[in-house]
Amino acid sequence: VGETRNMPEIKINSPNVRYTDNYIESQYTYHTTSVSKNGETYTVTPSSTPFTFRTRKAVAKLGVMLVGWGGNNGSTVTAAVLANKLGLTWRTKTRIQRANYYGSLLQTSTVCLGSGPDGEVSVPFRDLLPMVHPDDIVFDGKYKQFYFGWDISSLDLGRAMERAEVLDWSLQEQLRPHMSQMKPRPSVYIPEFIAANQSHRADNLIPGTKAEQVAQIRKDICDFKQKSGVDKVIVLWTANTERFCDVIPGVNDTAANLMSTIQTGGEVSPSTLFAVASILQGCAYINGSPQNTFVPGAVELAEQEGVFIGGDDFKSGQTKLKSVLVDFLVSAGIKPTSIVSYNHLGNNDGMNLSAPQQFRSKEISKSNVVDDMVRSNPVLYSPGERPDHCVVIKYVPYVGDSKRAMDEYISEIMMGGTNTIAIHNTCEDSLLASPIILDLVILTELCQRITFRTEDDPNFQTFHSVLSLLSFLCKAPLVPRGAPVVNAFFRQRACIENVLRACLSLPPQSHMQLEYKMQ
Ligand code: NAI
Ligand code: DG6
Repeated sequence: VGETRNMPEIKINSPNVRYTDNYIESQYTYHTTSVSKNGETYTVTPSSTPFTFRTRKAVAKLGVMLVGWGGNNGSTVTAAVLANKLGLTWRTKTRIQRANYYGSLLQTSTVCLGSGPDGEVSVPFRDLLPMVHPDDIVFDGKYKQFYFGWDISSLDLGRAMERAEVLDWSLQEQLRPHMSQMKPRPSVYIPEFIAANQSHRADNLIPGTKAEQVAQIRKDICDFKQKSGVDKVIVLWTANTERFCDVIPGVNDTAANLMSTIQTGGEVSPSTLFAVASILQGCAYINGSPQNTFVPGAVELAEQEGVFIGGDDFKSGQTKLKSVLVDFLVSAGIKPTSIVSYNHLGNNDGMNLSAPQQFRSKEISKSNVVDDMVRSNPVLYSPGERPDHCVVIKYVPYVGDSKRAMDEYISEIMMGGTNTIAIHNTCEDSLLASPIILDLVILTELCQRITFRTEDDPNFQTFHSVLSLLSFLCKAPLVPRGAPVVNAFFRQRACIENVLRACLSLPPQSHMQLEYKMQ
């Protein structure tokens, strides 16, 4: 048992919450406003909608299958879960280190429950509602040759961990006997989608047509489910960044066209083949990379099948900070006018991104992150005005997974003044991405157990198939058609916190603290 595992029970003392054998049921009033503008007058109309939220208490035995399992993220997250599960400690050059889940929103950040006799009481996010613990994600099974995901590279996970050069050697030595028994399943390799410099890895492939490959992936999911005895499987892409797929009418623009193109051959990427296979198996699918896996046909298929999809691109480091910093500047009334984000890294991801088409996918996903914050402030920005925003990524093998990110933010301050902020960040990329992978799958599993209805609905419904609640964890959040994209860090976090609070009939966290502001 890892050091972070101790789970207090939270009981809500309110007539609006009912605990049954199977569910937590809460009555919740959703307050919102609509705004209209007539000339120079804004009319703001508050409204209240009563909701019933129902959360199934039984946490699933969760199986996760990673695409790109043998990569830096895949091997690191596997090693981290195993190390936590086994309660491992190891010697670094400065101290005895213990396995932990630092960087996980759900495991190691906290939410405030309210005031107690000794001040505010905070608990880990994961204690708000019943959730899968990462240590319990099914992972090493009862049989020796355990398959947990796919990779075009056949290296076993022990050697993949060594190739990644992320974890301390003395930890690797403890993990190797376990990890070397894990071998990735063969995967789909279509050379034109990833950089040519990746071809040397591709020795573990599913042969056949696209339709045969989808059929094989579906079989793999069934096989995993059956052999491991899990209740649910979630599939997550943490494989190489692909080039963007051309969205072509008649080819991949509708679910029917996409399915027929898979039969006949045409513009469908490996990641979309995985998404289609997962959706058809009823398994949620999450895209941790920037490419447009979710072409319109894939989104429609998920909607038709009522399966969750989420993405795109883990928001782990430089972009996460950007979504804090620009939020801070714009909401403080300061005007960012130039943002230059440079980084260099030397891992296989960096090598793949050194190819122009794959870099372009990442550039797009990293560039749109300030849009909502800029749009939110018409005092600072006129319509259509945006800061200059430049993203540079360079491949420097020597630094390995230890990415160097340098950012310069120039902003206009009062009376023509200029505020320049320069940031330098060095950090192991995969150690930032791994806890995000765990948060994504655990939050998705929780969402699969939450249903809700308004007074007008006879039936409970689930969240929309496009699971925008995952936005906090993604650089380019996927949202239902027509829904606003939110990139601002604290708004995204508040959304998750307040939805979870609604499931317990708790009001949104307002931070007003009126009780301390009275005479
Ligand atoms: P990596 O290059 O170490 O791992 C990717 C793995 O995917 C490799 O083992 C490769 O053999 C495999 N692969 C490639 N195509 C495949 C396919 N069609 N099917 C199965 N396996 C395939 O990269 P890393 O560092 O693990 O990153 C993975 C992805 O996550 C990249 O797209 C990266 O851009 C993205 N990402 C990483 C973040 C981080 O902080 N580490 C943050 C945001 C996104
Ligand atoms: C270089 O930018 C490689 C990328 O894969 C990033 O490391 C990854 O997307 C994380 O990006 P960020 O901007 O969240 O640090």
